[in-house]
Amino acid sequence: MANPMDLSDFKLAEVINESPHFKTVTLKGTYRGKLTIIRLEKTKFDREQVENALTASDTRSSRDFINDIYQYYTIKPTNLLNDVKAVIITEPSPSIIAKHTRCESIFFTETAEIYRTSVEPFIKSLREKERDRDNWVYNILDGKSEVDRVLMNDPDPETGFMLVSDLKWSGDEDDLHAVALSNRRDITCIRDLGKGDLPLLTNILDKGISTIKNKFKNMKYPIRAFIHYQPTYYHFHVHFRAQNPDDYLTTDRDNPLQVVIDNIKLFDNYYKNATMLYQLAANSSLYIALKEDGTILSN
Ligand code: G7M
Repeated sequence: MANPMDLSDFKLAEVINESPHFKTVTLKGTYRGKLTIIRLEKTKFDREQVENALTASDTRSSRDFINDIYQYYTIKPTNLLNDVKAVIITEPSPSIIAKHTRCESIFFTETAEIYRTSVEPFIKSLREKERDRDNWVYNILDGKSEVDRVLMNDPDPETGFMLVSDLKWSGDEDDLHAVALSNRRDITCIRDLGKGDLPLLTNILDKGISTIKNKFKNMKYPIRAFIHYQPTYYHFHVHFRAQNPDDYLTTDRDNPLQVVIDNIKLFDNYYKNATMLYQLAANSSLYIALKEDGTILSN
Protein backbone atom coordinates (compact mmCIF):
# COMPACT_ATOMS: atom_id res chain seq x y z
CA MET A 1 0.00 0.00 0.00
CA ALA A 2 1.28 3.52 -0.84
CA ASN A 3 2.32 6.08 1.81
CA PRO A 4 1.53 4.02 4.92
CA MET A 5 1.27 5.72 8.33
CA ASP A 6 2.73 4.14 11.44
CA LEU A 7 -0.41 4.09 13.55
CA SER A 8 1.41 2.41 16.43
CA ASP A 9 2.65 5.93 17.31
CA PHE A 10 -0.93 7.07 18.06
CA LYS A 11 -1.79 7.37 21.77
CA LEU A 12 -5.51 7.37 22.44
CA ALA A 13 -6.82 9.85 25.02
CA GLU A 14 -10.57 9.71 24.37
CA VAL A 15 -13.28 8.31 22.11
CA ILE A 16 -15.09 11.55 21.18
CA ASN A 17 -17.79 10.14 18.91
CA GLU A 18 -19.16 6.85 17.68
CA SER A 19 -22.09 5.74 15.60
CA PRO A 20 -23.06 2.07 15.47
CA HIS A 21 -25.48 3.00 12.69
CA PHE A 22 -22.88 4.65 10.42
CA LYS A 23 -20.12 2.25 11.64
CA THR A 24 -17.83 5.11 12.60
CA VAL A 25 -15.72 5.95 15.61
CA THR A 26 -13.73 9.15 16.23
CA LEU A 27 -10.68 9.12 18.46
CA LYS A 28 -8.77 12.00 20.00
CA GLY A 29 -5.18 11.53 21.10
CA THR A 30 -1.64 12.38 20.13
CA TYR A 31 0.44 11.25 17.18
CA ARG A 32 4.17 11.78 17.67
CA GLY A 33 3.38 14.39 20.32
CA LYS A 34 0.84 16.35 18.23
CA LEU A 35 -2.88 16.58 19.07
CA THR A 36 -4.63 14.37 16.50
CA ILE A 37 -8.15 13.27 15.62
CA ILE A 38 -8.69 9.95 13.83
CA ARG A 39 -12.11 9.19 12.37
CA LEU A 40 -12.57 5.56 11.30
CA GLU A 41 -15.35 4.30 9.08
CA LYS A 42 -15.95 0.70 8.05
CA THR A 43 -16.36 0.48 4.30
CA LYS A 44 -19.45 -1.00 2.70
CA PHE A 45 -19.46 -4.47 1.17
CA ASP A 46 -17.82 -4.68 -2.19
CA ARG A 47 -20.15 -6.66 -4.46
CA GLU A 48 -17.26 -8.15 -6.47
CA GLN A 49 -15.25 -9.22 -3.43
CA VAL A 50 -17.98 -10.56 -1.17
CA GLU A 51 -18.16 -14.06 -2.62
CA ASN A 52 -14.36 -14.51 -2.71
CA ALA A 53 -14.09 -13.15 0.82
CA LEU A 54 -16.72 -15.51 2.25
CA THR A 55 -15.30 -18.60 0.61
CA ALA A 56 -11.62 -17.77 1.24
CA SER A 57 -9.79 -20.44 3.23
CA ASP A 58 -8.80 -17.99 6.00
CA THR A 59 -12.39 -16.88 6.69
CA ARG A 60 -13.57 -18.06 10.14
CA SER A 61 -17.09 -18.28 11.54
CA SER A 62 -18.75 -19.21 14.81
CA ARG A 63 -22.45 -19.64 15.46
CA ASP A 64 -24.04 -17.27 18.00
CA PHE A 65 -27.39 -19.05 18.16
CA ILE A 66 -30.02 -20.84 16.14
CA ASN A 67 -33.80 -20.45 16.22
CA ASP A 68 -36.03 -22.35 13.81
CA ILE A 69 -34.98 -21.38 10.26
CA TYR A 70 -32.68 -18.56 11.51
CA GLN A 71 -29.00 -19.02 12.30
CA TYR A 72 -26.84 -16.18 13.61
CA TYR A 73 -23.09 -16.15 13.06
CA THR A 74 -20.10 -13.98 13.76
CA ILE A 75 -17.84 -14.16 10.75
CA LYS A 76 -14.23 -13.07 10.71
CA PRO A 77 -13.69 -12.66 6.99
CA THR A 78 -10.48 -12.57 5.09
CA ASN A 79 -8.73 -9.21 4.72
CA LEU A 80 -10.64 -8.56 1.49
CA LEU A 81 -13.67 -7.40 3.51
CA ASN A 82 -11.90 -5.62 6.32
CA ASP A 83 -11.03 -2.18 4.96
CA VAL A 84 -11.49 0.79 7.26
CA LYS A 85 -11.24 4.36 5.94
CA ALA A 86 -9.46 6.85 8.17
CA VAL A 87 -9.54 10.65 8.21
CA ILE A 88 -6.65 12.00 10.27
CA ILE A 89 -6.64 15.63 11.40
CA THR A 90 -3.39 16.97 12.86
CA GLU A 91 -3.50 19.82 15.38
CA PRO A 92 -7.23 20.57 15.00
CA SER A 93 -8.53 23.91 16.33
CA PRO A 94 -10.98 23.83 19.28
CA SER A 95 -13.93 24.38 16.90
CA ILE A 96 -12.84 21.47 14.67
CA ILE A 97 -12.51 19.24 17.77
CA ALA A 98 -16.00 20.32 18.85
CA LYS A 99 -17.36 19.56 15.38
CA HIS A 100 -16.10 15.95 15.67
CA THR A 101 -17.19 15.41 19.28
CA ARG A 102 -20.62 13.97 19.99
CA CYS A 103 -22.79 16.29 21.95
CA GLU A 104 -26.44 17.14 22.49
CA SER A 105 -27.94 19.67 20.09
CA ILE A 106 -30.81 22.08 20.00
CA PHE A 107 -32.95 23.27 17.10
CA PHE A 108 -32.04 26.89 16.73
CA THR A 109 -34.26 29.46 15.04
CA GLU A 110 -32.06 32.16 13.57
CA THR A 111 -33.99 35.28 12.61
CA ALA A 112 -32.46 37.90 10.31
CA GLU A 113 -32.01 40.11 13.38
CA ILE A 114 -30.09 37.39 15.28
CA TYR A 115 -27.94 36.89 12.20
CA ARG A 116 -27.04 40.57 12.01
CA THR A 117 -26.41 41.12 15.72
CA SER A 118 -24.81 37.82 16.76
CA VAL A 119 -24.10 35.28 14.03
CA GLU A 120 -22.46 37.54 11.43
CA PRO A 121 -20.04 39.03 14.01
CA PHE A 122 -19.32 35.48 15.25
CA ILE A 123 -18.43 34.31 11.72
CA LYS A 124 -16.19 37.34 11.22
CA SER A 125 -14.33 36.80 14.47
CA LEU A 126 -13.99 33.02 13.89
CA ARG A 127 -12.40 33.71 10.49
CA GLU A 128 -10.02 36.21 12.06
CA LYS A 129 -9.10 33.88 14.94
CA GLU A 130 -8.72 30.77 12.79
CA ARG A 131 -7.05 32.21 9.71
CA ASP A 132 -5.87 28.79 8.53
CA ARG A 133 -9.31 27.25 8.76
CA ASP A 134 -10.01 27.36 5.01
CA ASN A 135 -6.44 26.61 3.89
CA TRP A 136 -7.49 23.20 2.57
CA VAL A 137 -9.89 24.99 0.17
CA TYR A 138 -7.21 27.42 -1.07
CA ASN A 139 -4.75 24.53 -1.51
CA ILE A 140 -7.25 22.84 -3.84
CA LEU A 141 -8.11 26.05 -5.74
CA ASP A 142 -4.40 26.89 -6.11
CA GLY A 143 -3.63 23.40 -7.46
CA LYS A 144 -1.42 22.48 -4.48
CA SER A 145 -3.47 19.62 -3.01
CA GLU A 146 -5.84 16.88 -4.16
CA VAL A 147 -5.01 17.58 -7.81
CA ASP A 148 -6.04 14.07 -8.84
CA ARG A 149 -9.36 14.36 -6.97
CA VAL A 150 -10.56 17.38 -8.97
CA LEU A 151 -13.53 16.42 -11.16
CA MET A 152 -13.77 19.71 -13.07
CA ASN A 153 -12.35 23.21 -13.05
CA ASP A 154 -14.03 26.34 -14.38
CA PRO A 155 -11.43 29.11 -13.89
CA ASP A 156 -13.78 32.09 -14.37
CA PRO A 157 -13.04 34.39 -11.38
CA GLU A 158 -16.71 35.36 -10.93
CA THR A 159 -18.78 32.31 -11.87
CA GLY A 160 -16.12 29.60 -11.79
CA PHE A 161 -15.50 26.82 -9.29
CA MET A 162 -13.67 23.56 -8.77
CA LEU A 163 -15.62 20.37 -8.27
CA VAL A 164 -13.65 17.98 -6.06
CA SER A 165 -14.34 14.65 -4.37
CA ASP A 166 -15.41 15.24 -0.79
CA LEU A 167 -12.93 14.23 1.90
CA LYS A 168 -15.36 11.62 3.22
CA TRP A 169 -16.21 10.06 -0.15
CA SER A 170 -14.80 6.56 -0.52
CA GLY A 171 -15.15 6.61 -4.31
CA ASP A 172 -18.21 4.35 -4.30
CA GLU A 173 -20.46 5.51 -7.16
CA ASP A 174 -23.59 4.46 -5.26
CA ASP A 175 -22.79 7.01 -2.57
CA LEU A 176 -21.22 9.92 -4.43
CA HIS A 177 -20.18 13.03 -2.53
CA ALA A 178 -18.42 15.97 -4.18
CA VAL A 179 -18.09 19.64 -3.28
CA ALA A 180 -18.02 22.64 -5.61
CA LEU A 181 -15.59 25.25 -4.23
CA SER A 182 -16.31 28.71 -5.58
CA ASN A 183 -13.38 30.76 -6.97
CA ARG A 184 -14.85 33.81 -5.26
CA ARG A 185 -13.55 34.28 -1.74
CA ASP A 186 -16.01 36.97 -0.63
CA ILE A 187 -19.10 34.80 0.00
CA THR A 188 -19.12 33.33 3.48
CA CYS A 189 -22.51 31.60 3.50
CA ILE A 190 -26.04 31.46 2.10
CA ARG A 191 -26.94 34.72 3.90
CA ASP A 192 -24.60 36.63 1.55
CA LEU A 193 -26.33 35.42 -1.63
CA GLY A 194 -28.45 37.72 -3.80
CA LYS A 195 -29.51 38.30 -7.43
CA GLY A 196 -25.95 39.25 -8.44
CA ASP A 197 -24.85 35.72 -7.53
CA LEU A 198 -27.38 33.91 -9.74
CA PRO A 199 -24.87 33.39 -12.62
CA LEU A 200 -22.50 31.70 -10.14
CA LEU A 201 -25.23 29.53 -8.63
CA THR A 202 -26.73 28.41 -11.95
CA ASN A 203 -23.25 27.73 -13.34
CA ILE A 204 -22.43 25.52 -10.33
CA LEU A 205 -25.76 23.70 -10.61
CA ASP A 206 -25.63 23.11 -14.38
CA LYS A 207 -21.93 22.26 -14.75
CA GLY A 208 -21.78 20.32 -11.48
CA ILE A 209 -24.61 18.02 -12.51
CA SER A 210 -23.49 17.58 -16.13
CA THR A 211 -19.90 16.81 -15.04
CA ILE A 212 -21.06 14.15 -12.58
CA LYS A 213 -23.44 12.62 -15.15
CA ASN A 214 -20.67 12.50 -17.80
CA LYS A 215 -18.03 11.09 -15.49
CA PHE A 216 -20.14 8.48 -13.73
CA LYS A 217 -22.24 6.96 -16.49
CA ASN A 218 -23.40 4.00 -14.41
CA MET A 219 -24.65 6.05 -11.52
CA LYS A 220 -28.05 4.80 -10.44
CA TYR A 221 -29.28 7.55 -8.16
CA PRO A 222 -30.48 11.14 -8.59
CA ILE A 223 -27.98 13.92 -7.85
CA ARG A 224 -28.83 16.38 -5.09
CA ALA A 225 -27.05 19.75 -4.94
CA PHE A 226 -27.39 21.65 -1.67
CA ILE A 227 -25.82 24.29 0.55
CA HIS A 228 -25.28 23.79 4.27
CA TYR A 229 -26.41 26.42 6.71
CA GLN A 230 -24.62 26.65 9.06
CA PRO A 231 -21.61 25.35 7.14
CA THR A 232 -18.42 24.24 8.86
CA TYR A 233 -16.23 26.26 6.48
CA TYR A 234 -17.12 29.82 5.53
CA HIS A 235 -15.75 29.71 1.99
CA PHE A 236 -18.73 29.34 -0.33
CA HIS A 237 -19.27 25.74 -1.46
CA VAL A 238 -22.06 23.49 -2.69
CA HIS A 239 -22.47 19.78 -1.92
CA PHE A 240 -23.33 17.24 -4.63
CA ARG A 241 -24.56 13.85 -3.47
CA ALA A 242 -26.04 10.85 -5.25
CA GLN A 243 -27.23 8.12 -2.95
CA ASN A 244 -29.98 5.60 -2.72
CA PRO A 245 -32.96 7.74 -1.59
CA ASP A 246 -33.76 5.01 0.98
CA ASP A 247 -30.39 5.53 2.67
CA TYR A 248 -30.01 9.25 2.89
CA LEU A 249 -30.83 11.46 5.78
CA THR A 250 -31.43 15.06 4.84
CA THR A 251 -30.83 17.46 7.67
CA ASP A 252 -32.09 20.92 8.48
CA ARG A 253 -28.72 22.19 7.29
CA ASP A 254 -29.44 21.13 3.68
CA ASN A 255 -30.76 23.90 1.41
CA PRO A 256 -31.35 22.50 -2.10
CA LEU A 257 -29.51 24.71 -4.62
CA GLN A 258 -32.47 24.82 -7.01
CA VAL A 259 -34.71 26.12 -4.18
CA VAL A 260 -32.07 28.70 -3.22
CA ILE A 261 -31.92 29.92 -6.84
CA ASP A 262 -35.71 30.13 -7.09
CA ASN A 263 -36.04 31.97 -3.76
CA ILE A 264 -33.47 34.55 -4.84
CA LYS A 265 -35.21 34.97 -8.20
CA LEU A 266 -38.40 35.79 -6.28
CA PHE A 267 -36.74 38.08 -3.73
CA ASP A 268 -33.21 39.44 -4.10
CA ASN A 269 -32.94 39.74 -0.30
CA TYR A 270 -34.53 36.40 0.51
CA TYR A 271 -31.59 35.01 2.51
CA LYS A 272 -30.81 38.36 4.15
CA ASN A 273 -34.32 38.38 5.64
CA ALA A 274 -35.24 34.71 6.00
CA THR A 275 -35.56 32.90 9.30
CA MET A 276 -33.28 29.88 9.20
CA LEU A 277 -33.76 26.83 11.37
CA TYR A 278 -30.90 24.45 12.06
CA GLN A 279 -29.53 21.97 14.52
CA LEU A 280 -26.79 23.39 16.71
CA ALA A 281 -24.52 21.25 18.86
CA ALA A 282 -24.14 22.49 22.42
CA ASN A 283 -20.34 22.25 22.21
CA SER A 284 -20.06 24.24 18.97
CA SER A 285 -18.32 27.59 19.10
CA LEU A 286 -21.44 29.25 17.64
CA TYR A 287 -23.64 27.83 20.40
CA ILE A 288 -21.16 29.00 23.04
CA ALA A 289 -21.03 32.51 21.51
CA LEU A 290 -24.84 32.74 21.37
CA LYS A 291 -25.07 31.60 24.96
CA GLU A 292 -22.48 34.15 26.06
CA ASP A 293 -24.25 37.08 24.41
CA GLY A 294 -27.62 35.99 25.83
CA THR A 295 -29.23 35.03 22.47
CA ILE A 296 -29.64 31.48 23.76
CA LEU A 297 -30.94 31.70 27.27
CA SER A 298 -29.71 29.37 30.02
CA ASN A 299 -32.32 26.96 31.35
O1 G7M B 1 -20.53 21.48 6.46
P1 G7M B 1 -19.89 22.09 5.26
O2 G7M B 1 -20.93 22.50 4.27
O3 G7M B 1 -18.95 23.23 5.58
O4 G7M B 1 -19.08 20.92 4.57
C1 G7M B 1 -17.73 20.97 4.20
C2 G7M B 1 -17.39 19.69 3.43
O5 G7M B 1 -16.03 19.76 3.08
C3 G7M B 1 -17.58 18.40 4.24
O6 G7M B 1 -18.43 17.52 3.52
C4 G7M B 1 -16.17 17.86 4.41
O7 G7M B 1 -16.11 16.44 4.37
C5 G7M B 1 -15.45 18.47 3.22
N1 G7M B 1 -14.02 18.65 3.50
C6 G7M B 1 -13.47 19.09 4.65
N2 G7M B 1 -12.11 19.12 4.51
C7 G7M B 1 -11.18 19.55 5.53
C8 G7M B 1 -11.81 18.68 3.24
C9 G7M B 1 -10.57 18.47 2.54
O8 G7M B 1 -9.46 18.69 3.03
N3 G7M B 1 -10.70 18.01 1.26
C10 G7M B 1 -11.91 17.75 0.68
N4 G7M B 1 -11.92 17.30 -0.57
N5 G7M B 1 -13.08 17.93 1.33
C11 G7M B 1 -13.03 18.39 2.61
